[in-house]
Amino acid sequence: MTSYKLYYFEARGAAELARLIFKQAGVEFEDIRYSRDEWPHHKPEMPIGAMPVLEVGGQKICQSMAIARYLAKEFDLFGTNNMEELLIDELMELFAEISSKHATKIYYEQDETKKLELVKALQTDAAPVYLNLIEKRLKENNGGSGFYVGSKVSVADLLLYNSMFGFRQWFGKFGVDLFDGRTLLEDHYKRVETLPNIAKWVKERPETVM
Ligand SMILES: N[C@@H](CCC(=O)N[C@@H](CS)C(=O)NCC(=O)O)C(=O)O
Repeated sequence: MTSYKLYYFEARGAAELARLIFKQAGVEFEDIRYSRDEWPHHKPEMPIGAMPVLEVGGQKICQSMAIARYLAKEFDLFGTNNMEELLIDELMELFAEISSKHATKIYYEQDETKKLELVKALQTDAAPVYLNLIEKRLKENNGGSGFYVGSKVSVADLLLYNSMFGFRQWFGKFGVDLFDGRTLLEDHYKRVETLPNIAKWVKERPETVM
């Protein structure tokens, strides 16, 4: 049987999507979490000195989205045809873009006033553009009453759920909810949250700020 090790910090962060995939699939993995103090010692052991890293078949692989795609394909959570896979890829790239263009800037901004301005700007300008499209996609599949693509859960659903959870926790501190009033996304969130394996994991996983 293949054995998996997932290396990351004591956080959900960029590793949580992989964890959710393992949990939804019911596949065992070693959830290795390094503290900030331990990290400098382990950094040289990682392919590019960053995490998350997945160790599979004795090989260490980096890049969170590549890891998520690989695991989703291994565990039948990556759609059932090329068009579904395209829509999943589109969603993954949308969130990668939100992260690289917006979230990273907000994260590294040290000035709290400027940080709040960036969060508000994201809320009013950029987020609606992304979220309008995501809601449209959801609606195009069975009126938005089911999963993101096709008729069964995929990595897209886990990504959407995980992103809503993370942004709500993070921006809640600023009184900002990017998803306010988006009932389709809200209902979808509840559907994923109540998947038995996901509900169990969310209840038992370590509580972290990110
Ligand atoms: N594009 C990479 C980003 C990897 C990355 O920057 N990881 C951060 C944590 S989210 C890290 O390891 N930082 C510590 C360091 O670079 O020393 C991915 O998605 O996996």
